[in-house]
This record gives sequence, structure tokens and C-alpha cells, in this order.
Amino acid sequence: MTNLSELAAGLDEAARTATAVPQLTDTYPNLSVADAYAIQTLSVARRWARGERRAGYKMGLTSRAKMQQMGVAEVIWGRLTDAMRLEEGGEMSHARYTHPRVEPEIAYIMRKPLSGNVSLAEALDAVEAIAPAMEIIDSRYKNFKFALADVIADNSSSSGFYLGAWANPSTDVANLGIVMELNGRPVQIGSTAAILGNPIRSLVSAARLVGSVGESLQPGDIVLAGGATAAHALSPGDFVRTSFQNLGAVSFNVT
Ligand code: OOG
Ligand code: MG
Repeated sequence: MTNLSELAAGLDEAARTATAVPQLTDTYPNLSVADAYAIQTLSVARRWARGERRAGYKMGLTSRAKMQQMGVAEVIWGRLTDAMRLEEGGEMSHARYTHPRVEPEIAYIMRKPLSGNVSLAEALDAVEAIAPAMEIIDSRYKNFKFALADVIADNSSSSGFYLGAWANPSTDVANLGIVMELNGRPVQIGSTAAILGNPIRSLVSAARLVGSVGESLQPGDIVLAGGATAAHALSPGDFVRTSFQNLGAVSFNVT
């Protein structure tokens, strides 16, 4: 098989130039999940080499809505860099992405390291604060279509994120209503409970999954728990606002 670094470079370049590429599994139908994570690591290493800094991790496909929308039924994870962070209330430039979509999420920021098999209580104890969030996902594959190994290799479609105001880590986020509006029209209505029954379970999974490749959530890391509803496609001129029960709202404009 072509070497993994070449595949990683191809995906990194696709992201950098906002150009869609064919799925890796079209050419390598047996690409393993382990190789896919290795490609992800190599591809994100190119971002580190360009000066991007670690911002944390994202979890993906942690809700049934997302699994059904994407046709992949396994929890996945990816890396966040500081360059992916967008300013809440600000603008995102559609031209920098291939076919961006937005989804409502819950974000954690860590105060303690967390890795391996941990309990819900241990996970919660490692949290500094919780925030309402939106993630911009942008698959580098044509037509936003992929198999499990493809999306993992593509850093789980990570491309941007918005964070709202940080709330106390003791805030109960197990079942909070969410309304995502596009240009004032509700397009997704849901609950944080859609995220594995309670978003804290996503943090437990994050600790286990990054631990399985020898990494750890670190103090200061942001962890996105995964979309609570299906994602929505964005177009230039859109105004997106998502309100979260008890946590406030997050908004941005697409230019
Ligand atoms: C994969 C990433 C999934 C989530 O929150 O479920 C994800 C995708 O849908 O492109 O970010
Ligand atoms: Mg997401």
C-alpha cells in the first residue's frame, strides 16, 4: 500500500486548499481503523509543523442523529488545533472550506489530565468548565461521503469550533434543550441527552480512546462531546444561532 504519510499529506493538502478528494477506501477498501488513526496523526503533524498548536480533541458520532446522518455507527475522535477556534459572534469565511456544516455541541475544558478507563465521577472531577458550542465540520471527501476509516483518517472532519460562555463544571448538562436557528428559522431541535445519554459519557470515551493510543487529555484541552443533532449545511450569508437551555446562546455569520 502507498505509504501512510502520502495519504496523510493528501488529506492535509485537501483541507489546506479546500479541495474535495476521493475516499481512501475507494482505493484501499480494507484500510484498517488503526491505519486510519495513524494517517490522522501524520496529517495533523503537518499542522503542528506549520505552527498550529494543540487545542484538544473532538468526539464524533456520539449521537444517533449523527450516526444516522453519516451512515457510520461508531464513536470516533479527532484533534483540535488553535487555528480551528473561531470567534463567537464573529464571521466564518465559507471560501476557506469545501462544504461546511454546523452542529450543536457541548464543550469541556480540562483542569486535570485524564486518560484510560475512568469513571463518570473521575471525568467530571477533571473538568474545569463546560460551555455551549458549535462545531464546523468539513469532510475533505467528495459529496461529504465516507466510510469509518476514511473519516478517521480525515481527522474526523474537524475544521472549526465556536465556544459560548464557560459555566461551572457542576452545571447539570445531562438533558438540556437545544434550538439551532439558521437565519431565524429553527433547523434543529434537540437535547444534550442525545450525546450518549449524557455528554459526560463522551468525555469518559475520549479518555479511553486517546488513552488507547498513548495520549492523554491535558489541563487546558478543550473536548467537544459530539453533535447532539444532525449537522446543517452552511451557505454564504447565513446567520447561525444556537440556544442551549441554562447555558446561553452561541452565534456566528457566514461570509
Ligand atoms: C464526522 C464527524 C462527526 C460529530 O459531532 O458527530 C462529528 C462527520 O459527520 O463528518 O463531528
Ligand atoms: Mg461534531
